[in-house]
Amino acid sequence: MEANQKPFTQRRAWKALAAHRQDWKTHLRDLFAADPKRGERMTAEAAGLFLDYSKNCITDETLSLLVQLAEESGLRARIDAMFRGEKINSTENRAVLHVALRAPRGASIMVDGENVVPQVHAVLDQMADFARQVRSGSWKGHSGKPIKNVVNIGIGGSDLGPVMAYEALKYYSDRSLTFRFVSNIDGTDFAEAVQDLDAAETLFIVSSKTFTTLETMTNAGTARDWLLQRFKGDEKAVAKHFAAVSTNAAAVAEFGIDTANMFGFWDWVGGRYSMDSAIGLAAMLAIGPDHFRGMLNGFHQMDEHFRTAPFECNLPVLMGLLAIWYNNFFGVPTIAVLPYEQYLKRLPAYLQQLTMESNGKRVTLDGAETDYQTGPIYWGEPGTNGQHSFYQLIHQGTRLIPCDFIAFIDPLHPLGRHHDMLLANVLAQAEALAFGKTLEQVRSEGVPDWLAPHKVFEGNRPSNMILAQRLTPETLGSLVALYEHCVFTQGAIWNIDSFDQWGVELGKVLAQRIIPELESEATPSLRHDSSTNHLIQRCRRLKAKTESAGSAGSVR
Ligand code: G6Q
Repeated sequence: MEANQKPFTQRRAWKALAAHRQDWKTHLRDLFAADPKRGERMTAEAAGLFLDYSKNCITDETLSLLVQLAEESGLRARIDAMFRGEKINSTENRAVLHVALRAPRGASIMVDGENVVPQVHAVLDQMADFARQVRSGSWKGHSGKPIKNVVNIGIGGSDLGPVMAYEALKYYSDRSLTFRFVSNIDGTDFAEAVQDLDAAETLFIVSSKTFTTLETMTNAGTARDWLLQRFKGDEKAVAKHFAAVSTNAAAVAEFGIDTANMFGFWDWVGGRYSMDSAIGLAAMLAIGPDHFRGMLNGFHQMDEHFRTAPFECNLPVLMGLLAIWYNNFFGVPTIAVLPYEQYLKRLPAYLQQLTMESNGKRVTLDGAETDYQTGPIYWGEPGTNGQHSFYQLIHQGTRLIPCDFIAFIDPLHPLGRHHDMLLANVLAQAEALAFGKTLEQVRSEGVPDWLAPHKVFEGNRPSNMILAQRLTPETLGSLVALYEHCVFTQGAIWNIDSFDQWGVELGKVLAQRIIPELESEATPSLRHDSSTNHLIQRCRRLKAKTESAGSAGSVR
């Protein structure tokens, strides 16, 4: 029996960690007092990122047991299998090769006997060529005007990556172009995105791996109608105002998009791992091909670190193991990601999908139900905003919430003392969480007894500090790859498939059943549960009321 086939909770290191946790009484204050070099020792650095993990509730013993758990779980073999192009996404029988998307020209990664790296670079070159035409104004719309607005239509993995990368790297973007991202089936999203745009200067990128997704195809159809309205129904306009990113050439052609303006990718790229494939086209249009390649280089540096570094100093492995330590041994269900960088405001939303769609699984690779917790809930907001809202609970609430702080040494906008204040805040938060403030300290400040307990910070609240010199395309690539491989580490140890997403299916199927029940003129015979039936009836009744009021001319 291979090591990772042994049930998780039966592994030697798991049992040792469980016993170690039982005896755990140590406060971070004591750990730091006992080891004056702890804050320098418990650090690691790679691909432009520095990780200080010293403010975690761990000792050297904890770390060595966690590394042992990774080894007993076959993490090394699983990493090698991914990089070899094996079909480790077993429930979909697919290779998992986002690492090939950033492999340098000349590298070789085989899938089914074929080196995929040349195809990757052929698409990157095609994207770069298109980006140069649009950015230089040589790509003309149907009426001969250059493109000024780019609207990406996609959802989930075909939206969250491009929008996050666009926001994160806005500093490097061409400000003469306007970018919008439409994802929601809610018509408001489309209406607001185009309300101030001239269709003659607008390019839509329909980003959909399958080109069948309800939201994306509905929004793309609405975009087509909006464009054709401007050009009085002249279908020839579509070729000049639509590009597609997809694996489904037939559906792209059927929609009316010239497949010369289609950018392909492959079934071995999962949606939430696709921001560095052609799905990143909108981001490339914004920042230009050179910066996009810089971002890919950052990803690749972190890939190489993950693939080769010993677990003890491997950033994604360390972060994955720490997440497991809290999740499985402290019963902690959540991790906050707190970037002290306004440009990273969409990073938490992006990471929500990356982490929770990947590791929100309750069945192992063998189909057995887990008897342990898997994927924690990731969430967050940029600092310092969060400090004035939910940090209260992190500091003084009853729950333990490990935090990942992310900060940069150099500001992109050096305005007065802003950046020193920002950095001081992130360092202070980590310090306050770890060391707190004792009752004695509070009393010594003359606080009356009745108020003192409210002012105590118990501390001992763990955090990671991720520092980089400056937010660049390279550091963004390294940072995203860090979390991708951190998720991989967790999934490998839990023995789950981090690359499928069956849990999104049921709701989609049920929605398809409910759409006609809401829309039909005749009263449908409903066969749901009593709550769903009642809600559908209520929606129909109130919708009809609005419609009849509208036809009577009383609606704004
Ligand atoms: C990501 C998921 C999912 C997917 C969207 C969009 O890993 O698979 O979020 O990206 O459902 O799918 P399409 O790109 O096929 O439209």
